[in-house]
Amino acid sequence: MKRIFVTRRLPEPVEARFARSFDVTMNVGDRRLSSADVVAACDGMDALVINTSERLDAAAVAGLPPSLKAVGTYSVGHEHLDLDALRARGIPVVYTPDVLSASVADNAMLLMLGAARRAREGQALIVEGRWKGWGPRQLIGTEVTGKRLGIFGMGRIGREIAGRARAFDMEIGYHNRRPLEAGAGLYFADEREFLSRSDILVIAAPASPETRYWLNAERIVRLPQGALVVNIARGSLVDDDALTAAVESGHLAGAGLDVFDGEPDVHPAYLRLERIYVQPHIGSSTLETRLAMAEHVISGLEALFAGRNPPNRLV
Ligand code: 8YV
Repeated sequence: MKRIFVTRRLPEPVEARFARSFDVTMNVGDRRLSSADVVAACDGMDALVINTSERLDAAAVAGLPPSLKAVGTYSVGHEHLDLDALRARGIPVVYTPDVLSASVADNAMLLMLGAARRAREGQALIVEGRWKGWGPRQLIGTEVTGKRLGIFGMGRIGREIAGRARAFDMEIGYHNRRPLEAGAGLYFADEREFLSRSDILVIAAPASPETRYWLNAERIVRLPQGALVVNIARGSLVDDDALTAAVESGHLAGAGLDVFDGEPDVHPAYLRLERIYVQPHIGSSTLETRLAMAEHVISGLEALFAGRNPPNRLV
């Protein structure tokens, strides 16, 4: 059996699944590993299974032992890996596209509805024992039905979100580098036009140097008064100061966020702004998806070890 090091504890059935195919060494205590820790743990391993909570930059890739023949990232995002350095070292990488799109899209709807219907405030009212009973002025929210949804980054996950939003009779618009096939939604090449018609903006684009702090004050001001912002991608796409200021000023009615810049630290305003519905990066956290992600990584690594080219190969 090939030897693999897995950087994080996975749900029990997922760990059991890995153990059926590989000789697994776990990060037993599940403590946060530095790049140097990851490199050291790869000693004598045939493959590394990494998560987005650990980084492999060029220096770390240079330090990987000669035994290491492949990397599988238990994620669709890959900004934590220096792919060029891995390519240069001839270490192939597999990842987990598609299998988590439905779960992440479900979570996008949760965040959208949570922000629109002020779920954080309602939850707090009850669990803190402050609810005085029904009233017609209580927690007036925003309707999502019939609204104009703007998807920034219409990829696999964006399409799943659009499918769900259609059931809410939402008008789907998107901004991408290129238009997709007819029927995907209204394509906006012009970013300003896209923003000005997005009653609800969903950020679903990958993190990259180009998308860093994409949602800044200049772009937020283009959104209609009372708009909602949802981020299921990466925290680095949002300028937290600008977003929280826009919620405080009332320009935005609220936001729903699953991801944060500098996780697990969050901007202090997210601790107090009740119109911002937050979740701790749980987009793909369902057992079904976690198992499917494992199958993707396992089949990818097995194919690489057998000298084949798996469809989920990144590098
Ligand atoms: C994962 C994610 O749960 O796959 C991704 O890119 O952001 C998450 O859905 C997590 O990153 C696992 O490594």
